[in-house]
Amino acid sequence: VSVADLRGPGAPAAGGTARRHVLTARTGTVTLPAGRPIDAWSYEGRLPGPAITATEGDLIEVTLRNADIENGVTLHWHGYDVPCGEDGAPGATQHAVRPGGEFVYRFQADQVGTYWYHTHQASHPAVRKGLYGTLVVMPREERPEAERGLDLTLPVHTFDDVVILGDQEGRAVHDARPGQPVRLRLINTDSNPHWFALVGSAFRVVAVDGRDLNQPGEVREVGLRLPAGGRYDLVLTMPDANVTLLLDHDPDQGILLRPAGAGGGDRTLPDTGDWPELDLLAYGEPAPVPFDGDDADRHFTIVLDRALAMVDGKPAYAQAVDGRAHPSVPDQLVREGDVVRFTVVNRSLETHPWHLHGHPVLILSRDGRRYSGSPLWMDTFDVRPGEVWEVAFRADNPGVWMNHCHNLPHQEQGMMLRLVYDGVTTPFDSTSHAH
Ligand SMILES: [Cu+2]
Repeated sequence: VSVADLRGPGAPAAGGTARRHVLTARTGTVTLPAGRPIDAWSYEGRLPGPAITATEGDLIEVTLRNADIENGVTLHWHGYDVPCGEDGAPGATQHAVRPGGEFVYRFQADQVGTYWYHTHQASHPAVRKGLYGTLVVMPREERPEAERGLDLTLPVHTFDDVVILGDQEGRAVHDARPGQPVRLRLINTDSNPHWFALVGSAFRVVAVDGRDLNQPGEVREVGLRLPAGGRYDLVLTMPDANVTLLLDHDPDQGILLRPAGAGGGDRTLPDTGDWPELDLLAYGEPAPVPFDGDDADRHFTIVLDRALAMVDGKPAYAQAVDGRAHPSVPDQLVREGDVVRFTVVNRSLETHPWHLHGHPVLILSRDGRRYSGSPLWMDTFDVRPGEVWEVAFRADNPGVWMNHCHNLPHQEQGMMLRLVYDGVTTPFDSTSHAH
């Protein structure tokens, strides 16, 4: 089977609708709502790109066009387990779309939750310059608007000297009725972790990387460290006083939720830098999982470190996997149906947000300590210096999949390899993954 033939369906599921978009990638100045100009690469001249939303069972069809991004562009659906030919990985699942070219992506919206999209071609610096947007899929069962409450999708992104949350720099203000449910969908589109803290209300982390947690408990005065590429969905009930979401402990960044009708005098914000970090490996309640990660069919150890290795045909002090740099890291070979286990060892002094395409992984343990909370499925997990993570997944989505560090400069410097299913081939030359 060729990945070129592993494509999405042409029609939505029964009762669903087709959601069609055209995204044209281009260079050019984009002006933020408060008036600041950004020298950007963007989809449709917007930062972030157009929000893609759907209801479970819909068909998402996106026509990507490239106006003038010289190195080419793609669309990768981060965390969405699309058929491999829709994954947008140049050199593995397609050729990058060159200026004047086009590629049509189609997939069914069968995962509910918070995701995002970005180019995967020369993704450093192309994502940093603005080629990203959000993808949110709602459950099919319709709830009345009042019951849904306020639902905000908040990607954080850093341009050279400006940080935006949603589409604004600084601190945005939103009104909410006391008693109204509020959902905050936090998305880290940068290459380094961000900290979030919520002041003025208890809350629950109801989903991580788009997947619901089992019985997440109410917490307050905890710090949330969101890995590069990762997503947390927070839910709270609006109190009758201000609630502030702080970004990176900075009182001038984040959002202010104001009780509707109230004047909303600003309270003095505490120093949230001292708050303990919420440990997701011990959060929520255990539940059965669909396979035994200790009884895996394949087991790969992935050692991350700096090393002298060839990058783009030149010797470099690379970001290496097992002492080698992409494309010289050997492929990981699996069979459909395998339970696959990764041991990810970080021997370096930097954090590596590990991201496997096409499959969420179940976290088994970190530094030998097994998870004790809700089953935790992630598509991007931060392996900090010195840490060892054990994760597992079911190989149930045939293809040729990129498996890499989502600190995009690290990826560019070699920290990437491929997971290849037995019997699947790619006609797309990996040397086309040009920088
Ligand atoms: Cu890294």
